[in-house]
Amino acid sequence: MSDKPHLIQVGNVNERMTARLNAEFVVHKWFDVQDKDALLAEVGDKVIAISTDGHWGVPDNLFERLANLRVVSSYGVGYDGIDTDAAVRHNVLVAHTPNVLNDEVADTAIMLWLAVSRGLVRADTWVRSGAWESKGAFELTRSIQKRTVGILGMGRIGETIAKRAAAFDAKIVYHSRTSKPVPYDYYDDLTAMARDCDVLMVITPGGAATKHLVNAEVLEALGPDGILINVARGSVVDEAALVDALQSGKLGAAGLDVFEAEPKVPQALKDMDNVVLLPHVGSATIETRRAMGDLTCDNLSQYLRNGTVITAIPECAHLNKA
Ligand code: NAP
Ligand code: 8YV
Repeated sequence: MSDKPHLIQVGNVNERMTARLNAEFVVHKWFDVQDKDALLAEVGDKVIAISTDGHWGVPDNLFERLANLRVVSSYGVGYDGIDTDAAVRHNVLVAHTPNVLNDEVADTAIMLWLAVSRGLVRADTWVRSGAWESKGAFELTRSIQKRTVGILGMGRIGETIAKRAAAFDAKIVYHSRTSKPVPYDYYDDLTAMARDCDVLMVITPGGAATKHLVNAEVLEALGPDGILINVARGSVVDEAALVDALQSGKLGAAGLDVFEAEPKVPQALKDMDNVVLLPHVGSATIETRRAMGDLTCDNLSQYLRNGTVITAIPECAHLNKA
């Protein structure tokens, strides 16, 4: 019988993570377990850790059902899928993977902005469909030079997006609940900022506090030539209002990596050619996912060594003590 501590693995992990988790823990793949009650009755009191991701969080009341759970390590920076009140109530330290994905997600935001403004997907279709030969030159598109770019959420990724947008001679402005020590104009009112913007980049956390922050009023303020880019969470944008604004021409165009009920995407969005849609791939490169996986495992390894993690979520900072 192994004397290693037990870990419940929620969701899939890459091979590199599998090797590391198996070296340090007895791993139970939660979604492969047929009789979950039987597993918990047999080894539940030995489980001290969960590895998960931003999508699955901590499911099935596991905070309540695992008496000796001490640490949750999540693969991703957003943790809106994890009940942080329950974690704190049960003295469980939660770790996530900030910073290692800033560049990738910022690149994705800029890629969407370019793709939307320059009609990348439609232009590609123009070539492949033979329209270039049969109908001639593709339509003129809109430049991304010298635009006013509003960033909703001037955090780690928001600041990284701002640096990239500056390379296109953008005027950068931002909104968050508090102003930050950055060289950009702060708006305490999101609608007022949207009114002054050509592009609104959404990069706040998800969850109740930001639900439908981007509503019909904000979209209308952005206007018929305005572009919405969402690489945050689908919940931050009122999707029904977005569809309505795009259909009615109150909003110009959108680039979306995230959706309210992903992987389900409203047919109305799929039918529009003024939107570019991505399947939540903001951080999804081999290099960045490897870095995220390494940090997910490093957090667990450090916990085994001294009872702390490298990157605790702020809500659990008080638990991150040796
Ligand atoms: P961060 O450093 O914590 O920044 C979050 C920013 O949002 C802060 O400026 C914060 O400022 C602001 N904010 C929070 N609540 C707000 C509210 N109610 N109203 C207005 N602003 C608010 O987080 P990050 O590392 O940049 O990551 C941001 C989010 O991006 C993640 O939580 C995740 O959901 C998303 N994400 C998506 C992908 C993807 O694949 N598409 C990948 C990575 C991350 P204040 O606290 O002052 O308001
Ligand atoms: C990941 C993300 O796709 O980090 C986040 O918050 O949304 C993405 O990087 C996701 O967490 C993987 O589960």
